[in-house]
Amino acid sequence: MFSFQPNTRIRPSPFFQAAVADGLKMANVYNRMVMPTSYGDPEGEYWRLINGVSQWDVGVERQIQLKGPDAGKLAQILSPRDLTKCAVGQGKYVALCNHRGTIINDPILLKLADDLYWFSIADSDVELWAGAIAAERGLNVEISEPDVSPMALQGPKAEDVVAHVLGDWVRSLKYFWFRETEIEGIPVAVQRSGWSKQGGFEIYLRDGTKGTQLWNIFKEAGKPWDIGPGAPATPERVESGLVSVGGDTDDMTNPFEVRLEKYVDLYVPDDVVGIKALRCIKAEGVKRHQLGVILEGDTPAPLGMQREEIQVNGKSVGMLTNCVWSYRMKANIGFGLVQSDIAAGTEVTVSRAKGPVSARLVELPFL
Ligand code: THG
Repeated sequence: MFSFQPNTRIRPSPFFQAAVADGLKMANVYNRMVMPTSYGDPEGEYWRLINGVSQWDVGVERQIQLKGPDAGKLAQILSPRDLTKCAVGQGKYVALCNHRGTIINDPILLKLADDLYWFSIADSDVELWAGAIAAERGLNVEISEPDVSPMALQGPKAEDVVAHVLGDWVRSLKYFWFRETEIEGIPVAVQRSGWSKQGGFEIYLRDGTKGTQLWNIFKEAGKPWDIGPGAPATPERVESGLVSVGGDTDDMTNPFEVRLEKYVDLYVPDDVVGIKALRCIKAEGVKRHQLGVILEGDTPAPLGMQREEIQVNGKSVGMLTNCVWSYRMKANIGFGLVQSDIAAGTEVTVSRAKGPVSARLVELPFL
């Protein structure tokens, strides 16, 4: 039995009660909200994501809404990615950077109308950031957090479940595109997205009083496909090479270092926050890069609270930013953020709490 003392600082999502009813056993804090992480069977939850369909309370992916005549202008000022071709109904993955070119968040941007955008954010206070920049630039735009909470259906059978609830049109939704609709009168936006590489959808609930109802609609509809509750699965996202900003990045990490270069357009206008720094970083040469690390050993040995040093010939060359047991590779794997001159194929040593462990650097993704 999991219990949580609600308070005004750490908010549960509208799906929290349903998650608890479904046997939630572990949770974390993300965006100052409760993020469910496990229902007591991490390996079973992993294989359900790989082979079936998993239902996630990801209400911690808060939405920051930009509304008004300058909404599009502000979205572009905050995003070092060309948004001029972003259509209404389309989403884009963006690496928000500060003025030094350091990544501070990596949201999905949803364009709902020419004057209405949502940043679906990772774990940092984008509302404060967006509000400050809008005011400093004198923009005519209102920034708020709307009543919107994502729930994810992930896995190879997610499409069948979502099509069963909403109709076959969802099968032709392109990656990150979305449509606004209703499910039994509940207002939602439905997007092909989610923090796994197993395919799936996110249902953005637009009425926080209907969380349990929406959760149970999908729980019922998914029974023929053996749906079950789950959460963003660290083994899967590491195998798949998805970056966790704040976990795999530090206060110096730029997008080039963590394989996000394809989401940066250096030609965007000079008023885009961080773009001048990003051009300099690129011109001077990127000093670190992110590689996969495969550690020796045949028992799970996750990373604790600290990142661990990666060494070559006794010299530090970077850090291990996560480590998890891969059920498919049958090894402990993680991401290394290492000097650019240390290439894939290099044999390294990871300085771990219980002593040094041999490891090999490889290109990402692992799978
Ligand atoms: N869904 C929604 N909001 C979110 C997340 C999400 N906000 C926080 C967090 N996740 C943002 N981070 C990511 C990171 C990676 C991806 C999505 C959100 C992702 N990346 C693919 C990749 O890297 O291969 C594809 C990117 C692309 O091709 O454009 O999917 O999950 N609502």
